[in-house]
Amino acid sequence: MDRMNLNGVAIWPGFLSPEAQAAIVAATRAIVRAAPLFHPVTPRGQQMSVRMTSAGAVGWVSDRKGYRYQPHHPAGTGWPPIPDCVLQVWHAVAGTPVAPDTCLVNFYAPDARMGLHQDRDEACLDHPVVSISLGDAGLFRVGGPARRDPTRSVWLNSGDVAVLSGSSRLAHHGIDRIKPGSSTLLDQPGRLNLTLRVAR
Ligand code: MD3
Ligand code: FE
Repeated sequence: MDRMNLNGVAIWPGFLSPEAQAAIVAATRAIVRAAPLFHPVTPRGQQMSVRMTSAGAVGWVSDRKGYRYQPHHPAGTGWPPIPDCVLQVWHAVAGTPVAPDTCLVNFYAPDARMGLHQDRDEACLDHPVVSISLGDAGLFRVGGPARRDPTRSVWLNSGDVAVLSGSSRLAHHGIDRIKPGSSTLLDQPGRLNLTLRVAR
């Protein structure tokens, strides 16, 4: 299928071949070995259902002190580098010569979700965000810059790539649910999402 547009979000269904998806899963396993997945806690003390980790010079963390990018994992170790096969996806679709300095890895078990939110922890919001979906499908919802703006939903499937730029960069978005059993890519049920960003 050709590029779709959902409230200004560009989505390429099936952008990644099965071989490219397998290579990114293997590279993500190496990231998770170096920087284990953890459940972030919101500033209000709620544990998020999604487990996360990062690669790159900085990584996204959340705890009682707030949301931020920092140069080390909560355990105190540095983040591993962003794998080349993941950087290649950015350079193919981001439309900017600037390289990302962080790759957030989100793992959704079948019962995990992510509430509607904006991404605004990055220092400059002019850069795009590139999102890679792997494993079980996730029901993605996107609205507008105001929380009450109407939303539209689409299933993001394994191998889909989305680019958030321009007016969509401040759109509210979230993942309502996962469809377990919709992919055999991972060796467990669930969904993996990688987002590449310029955070600093
Ligand atoms: C629209 N992740 O990590 S990726 C996140 O599938 C996040 O794990 C979701 O939202 C996931 O912050 C959605 C698609 C996405 C990412 C960033 C966006 C959509 C976006 C930024 C602005 C607008
Ligand atoms: Fe987000």
